[in-house]
Amino acid sequence: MHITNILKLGGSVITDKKGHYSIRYADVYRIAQEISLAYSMCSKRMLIVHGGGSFGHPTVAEHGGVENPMATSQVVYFMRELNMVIVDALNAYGVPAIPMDTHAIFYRDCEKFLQFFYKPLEEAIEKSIVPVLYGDVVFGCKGSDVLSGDEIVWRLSTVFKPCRILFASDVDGVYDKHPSEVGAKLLDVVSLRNIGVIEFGSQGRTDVTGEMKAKLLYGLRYWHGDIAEVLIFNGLKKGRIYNALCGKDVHGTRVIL
Ligand code: IP8
Repeated sequence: MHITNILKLGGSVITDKKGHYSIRYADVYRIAQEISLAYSMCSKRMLIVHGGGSFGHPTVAEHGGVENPMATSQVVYFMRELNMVIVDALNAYGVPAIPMDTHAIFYRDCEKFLQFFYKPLEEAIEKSIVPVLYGDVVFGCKGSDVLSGDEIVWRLSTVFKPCRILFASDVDGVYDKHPSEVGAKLLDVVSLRNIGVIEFGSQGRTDVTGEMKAKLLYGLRYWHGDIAEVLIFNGLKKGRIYNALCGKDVHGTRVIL
């Protein structure tokens, strides 16, 4: 199935990672407005995935993982709360978005392959509904684990073949070294085959599912011939999410194989 966009809203774009359970409401509403404009102008067939931010990561860290049943329950609880805020904001601006509980449709099999039941997503997209998935707990043959929104995005792309995979981050893209270091340069293009030579440092953040490098490593694992365009850009800068969704020029890093 072909769709226009898969958009990942990084946890640091929609929440304030310095606080616990703290939402960047002004950004969430601005982003919902941009997505709404893109929905009406150019992108009816899309999937949205968001990260855990200050809802998912501190909860996982507090419990030391998600193996414990109560940890699973708490992580799912807080991620659904965050998901509802995002879906509500989209609905408020007229986007027919629906929550799509990731833990209920994804499963990690015994070979560690990420299986998922994609029919409901397909049906929703056919109806121009926008499913909103999120980084979550994933049940699996070898126990429960945290599933990053980044892995969800790349895995979805193997089935939904989007024109664009878009990662809205809180930095402009991938830098040749830690962005806070003097002389750090934004890379216009990054080749997944060369990620070994980039000094990632922490690229600004730490969280339980990894950072910029992990995002790219998933790309290497899931890359397939139908991937047309992958862009990492700053979702905190006004207008960039709309421009990216509509295929306009956006300052950021293009990812190629
Ligand atoms: O922020 C992680 O998703 P990510 C989700 O996309 C949880 O890596 C539950 C921490």
